[in-house]
Amino acid sequence: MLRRLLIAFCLLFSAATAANAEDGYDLWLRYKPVEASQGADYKTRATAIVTGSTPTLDVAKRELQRGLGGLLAAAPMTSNTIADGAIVLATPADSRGFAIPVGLDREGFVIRSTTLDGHPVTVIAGGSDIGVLYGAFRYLSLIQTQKSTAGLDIQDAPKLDLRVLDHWDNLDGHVERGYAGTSLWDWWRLPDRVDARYDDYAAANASIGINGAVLNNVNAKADSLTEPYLRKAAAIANVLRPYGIKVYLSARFSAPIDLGGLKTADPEDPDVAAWWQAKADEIYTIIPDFGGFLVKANSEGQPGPGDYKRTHAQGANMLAKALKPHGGIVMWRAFVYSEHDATDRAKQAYLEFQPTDGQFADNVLVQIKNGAIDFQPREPFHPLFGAMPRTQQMMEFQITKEYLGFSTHLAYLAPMWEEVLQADTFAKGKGSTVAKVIDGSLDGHTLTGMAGVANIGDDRNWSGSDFDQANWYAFGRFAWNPDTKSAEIAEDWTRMTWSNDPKVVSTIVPMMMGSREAVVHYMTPLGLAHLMDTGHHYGPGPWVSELGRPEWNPAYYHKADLNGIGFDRTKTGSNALGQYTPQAAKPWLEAKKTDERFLLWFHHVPWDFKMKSGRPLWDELVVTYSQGVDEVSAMRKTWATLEGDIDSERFNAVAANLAIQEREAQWWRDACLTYFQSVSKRPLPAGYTLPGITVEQYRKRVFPYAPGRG
Ligand code: GCW
Repeated sequence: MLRRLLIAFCLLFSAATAANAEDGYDLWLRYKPVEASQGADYKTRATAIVTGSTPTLDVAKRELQRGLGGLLAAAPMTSNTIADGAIVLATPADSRGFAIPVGLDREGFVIRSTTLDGHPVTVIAGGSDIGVLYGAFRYLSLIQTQKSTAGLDIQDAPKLDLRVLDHWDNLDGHVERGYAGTSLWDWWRLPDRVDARYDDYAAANASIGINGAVLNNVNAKADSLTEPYLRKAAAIANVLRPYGIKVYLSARFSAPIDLGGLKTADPEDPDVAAWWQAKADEIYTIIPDFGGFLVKANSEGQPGPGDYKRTHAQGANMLAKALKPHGGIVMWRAFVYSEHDATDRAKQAYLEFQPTDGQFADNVLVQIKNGAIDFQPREPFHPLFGAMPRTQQMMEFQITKEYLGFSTHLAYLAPMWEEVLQADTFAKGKGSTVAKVIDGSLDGHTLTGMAGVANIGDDRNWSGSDFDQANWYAFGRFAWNPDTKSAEIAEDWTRMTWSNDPKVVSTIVPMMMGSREAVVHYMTPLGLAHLMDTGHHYGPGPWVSELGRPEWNPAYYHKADLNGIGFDRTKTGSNALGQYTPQAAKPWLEAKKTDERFLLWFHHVPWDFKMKSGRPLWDELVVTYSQGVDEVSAMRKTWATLEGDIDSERFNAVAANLAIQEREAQWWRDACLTYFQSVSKRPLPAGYTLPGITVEQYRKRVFPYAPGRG
């Protein structure tokens, strides 16, 4: 709503463009006027919108009017008659004489420049009205990125079925690992008060093809499943529905005990199954198109089937059976590890899940994080991908930057996701990429999906920073097509979010593309992982080694001592490498041959291990940490060159964040090197210094109010 008012306001005063205050609320849907010359050209192909009416077509029509109204400074009228230059929205139910390709996916679309009733028109046809909505957003993005809308012949459809945001939002408004304010969901005042912002949330998601939202944290309270809360969720579902977005809930496995008063939540107990069946039936009377459940079971203290010596498959299938008659699905997470298991944490999920391949019901997907530990700045792909050919596996990425500098560090995550999606599992020979595992093509699965842990809160700019919006956007693009290129996404997003000015585009895109690697360099270079301070995960804590659960200590992951550093995951160590196919594991088997970006993930090597640069490892570590800081300084300088080219409010916000990032990158480098030097006892290479702060002094820095705590 507010966005619409704002746009109308901007149109009125369109003389002022770059100088206009912008606060990031409009995301990549800013619809700023295109240059006059180009605008005239687009206008001839957008004279009127011809369409029928369903709630979703109404949204498509409204978005086109709003978008074109902003971009072309004049909104086309809606009409029932086809005339020259009309944009015709067609569905199988109302095709307006356009031959919709046979077999077009329900969510797919065609955008074609053609002739209808003797008039040159642009048809946006969908396999259903939701396909039309996606097509309408695609059409707008062409103008937003200054592509031609002449001679169009585009056909597209999502490659994955479930394209879902997981909100780790608690019922009290706190967002676990959230760095963008508090929850968008105003549980207290719902369902009576439905924030107008939910419409804008839905539009942004639909514009990138997201079609599902899990509303509550995977560390779930059973309360979400009570009737009052189901009614609140239903109010949100009502807003999201026309945008093609379904609502899902995280289900607490012990709910039959917590809510139903049963003595057990054993999935094989008939009373338990009956309780869930009744609950599912109730949910569907309240939310008729409810998507299903997301479950975190037997992980980090959450209840699960393991409490009754049952497998994950038994637990998942019991829930799946209750949802099945209603068309619901279960996303069952594979993020498990146990303090009582001395096995390398990186191995535990595979050990628990792989043997159950083929046992999951056909409306269950096993949701696997991209790496085997936990959303680190760099991890090799999770060995479960491709290792359960008879199980539907979906990807879980973390959009919120728990481990990459919260919302104050600039880190464009798409290159990281692309790295994982394009990694080759060799499960069925060369070319068995993770993307092919999750899009179902490798093993012939029909139900597919990708989840992203949302970075959205009630901050005015939604994501806590302007650049974090890019990660939300990129997630949608990958969920639509996991083979998309991160550089292409960065360019589209930059054009839509910042400007089409060639200087702006050619400055921002390379900055984004290098940003995640910079974070790796100043936080966890050369295959290191999980050096973040405990609990809040803010800042460095490589010295932490005293916590009860071994795998909660950074020292567990780096294993640095006088002799060397790194986690031996070869045969001489945990042999986590043995969980990959031999071809996938091969490049990582020998330290000398291992891609140095993964060296210390797989190998424990001496400090004087000779690196490809010729330097000993210790020196390389110092150089790489320092490089990370230099890269942030360079980003800061690069950003400064854009002053005056973009609106000052967002310019200043980014500049302020980059200053924080530079300071914290320096802290990361200094603290980690100070600690590692206290262990390695080696001198710094010539030309490098440390500030003289002791490990004890670093250790004393505490952050009781760091945001996003678990
Ligand atoms: O990354 C870790 C987080 C926890 C989170 C957990 C998970 C929701 O530190 O806050 O809990 O992963 O993915 O379940």
